[in-house]
Amino acid sequence: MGKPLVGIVMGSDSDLPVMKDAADILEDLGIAWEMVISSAHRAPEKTAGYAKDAAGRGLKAIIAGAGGAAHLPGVIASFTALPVIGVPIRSGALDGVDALYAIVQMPAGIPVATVSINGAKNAGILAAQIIGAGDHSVRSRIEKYKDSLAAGVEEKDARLRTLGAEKYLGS
Ligand code: RP5
Repeated sequence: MGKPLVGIVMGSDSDLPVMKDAADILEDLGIAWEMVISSAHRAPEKTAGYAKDAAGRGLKAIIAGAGGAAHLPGVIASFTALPVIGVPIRSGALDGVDALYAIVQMPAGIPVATVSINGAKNAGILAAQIIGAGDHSVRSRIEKYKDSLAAGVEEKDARLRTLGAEKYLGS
């Protein structure tokens, strides 16, 4: 699919089942991506190097997912001028709220666009929308995707009207 435009970074392989959703939707939208495991705490130098090199290698956005004390997206954002989208991963005792707060509460000057807990699919769509702002063909693929969402709602609505609630739920 050509040179990756989106970097998908995660703190551990245990984040992969969630972060794969970002890759899948980017694939559907025809945008090339790369995946990396790095860690703000366990591999800080690797993380810094990846973030510093990302723009020069042609990436347009970075999606970073981490759980717990989730500093990965913020640390990446501190080393690059690319837009960074953070995915709080549900893990451990606090069910992802720890990661959500860690990612969303960035200090002024270093933004991270934070999606919902385990919201890697939306992170992929948002990365595509960032690229689509300057690329008509990507933007039109996103418009088609949104049309398909609206069509899905229409289909369900028509089915509900035809069947009624009882039969809809039983079908
Ligand atoms: C974070 O700690 C990772 O992003 C992961 O969500 C969490 C647990 O990591 P593992 O102990 O599974 O490697 O840094």
